[in-house]
Amino acid sequence: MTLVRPVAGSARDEKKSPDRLARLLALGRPIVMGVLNVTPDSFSDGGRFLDPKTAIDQARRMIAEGADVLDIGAESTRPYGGAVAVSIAEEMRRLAPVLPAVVALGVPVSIDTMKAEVAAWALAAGAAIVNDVWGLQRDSELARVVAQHAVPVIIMHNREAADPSIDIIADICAFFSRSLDIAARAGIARQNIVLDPGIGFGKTPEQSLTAIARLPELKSFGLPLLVGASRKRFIDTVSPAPPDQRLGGSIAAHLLAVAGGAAIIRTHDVAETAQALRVAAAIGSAR
Ligand code: HH2
Repeated sequence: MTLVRPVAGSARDEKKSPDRLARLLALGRPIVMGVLNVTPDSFSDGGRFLDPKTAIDQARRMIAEGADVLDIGAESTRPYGGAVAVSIAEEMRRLAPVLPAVVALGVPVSIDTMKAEVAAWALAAGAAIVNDVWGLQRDSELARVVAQHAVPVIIMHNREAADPSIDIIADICAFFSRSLDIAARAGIARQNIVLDPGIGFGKTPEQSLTAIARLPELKSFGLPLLVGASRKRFIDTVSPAPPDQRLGGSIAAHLLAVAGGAAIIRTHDVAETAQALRVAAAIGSAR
């Protein structure tokens, strides 16, 4: 397995390489992105990794379990409401003792932030990917930062509130078109863009199911797709369980997402997800 792992000294060039994302995706199997929440209030693991040492240990564990990329967030995106705004200073204070140490572990690090200033700081500290849960539509400076650093960006669909009356796929497509316009105007290379339907964000549970079921329709953009169904609430509506007991539902959703065209899976449970993806792939190629 040839993983793109920037080494000390070449990290800067590696970050600027326009084919960085392509090389990661060219592994020929789904990419596993492990979630690291350095927050007190994330919906499924808030407070567990706020202590820097615990966070770095968790990063190490996820890499050993097969994570290809780590996604570090220091502000809960609160997919289910009740957002507590976190200042730029606080977000960076949480990241400072963790992000550079995780970068040093060698796998590409994605910064999960909607703030341009935090993204710029994280990229300077060695992050290689920007993950924006508002698809470049919240902070108008973010697209400029991404373009300047020539790094991949994850454009995720989001809405202020769910509307059960809309065709969610049409809404996602319209949102992506707006984000892609913003990206193009900022000078972000198309090969550096990943699209994500944003499971659980501004969607009813049924619309989250639909977003996975109709994922193949999003392939029309010709860009890699990321799906993050891990522990999300739609699972609970199908099979009631608290967030830390939604692994079965998360894996089911992720296997179907890959079958529908997802190239990257964002998960809290790396070992189990990587195993499920490997077995599914082996069955898929068995004769
Ligand atoms: N989901 C969450 C956060 N960031 N980014 C992308 N691209 N896609 C997702 O589905 C996604 C995301 C929510 O999960 P988590 O990070 O565990 O929760 P919180 O935002 O409460 O920290």
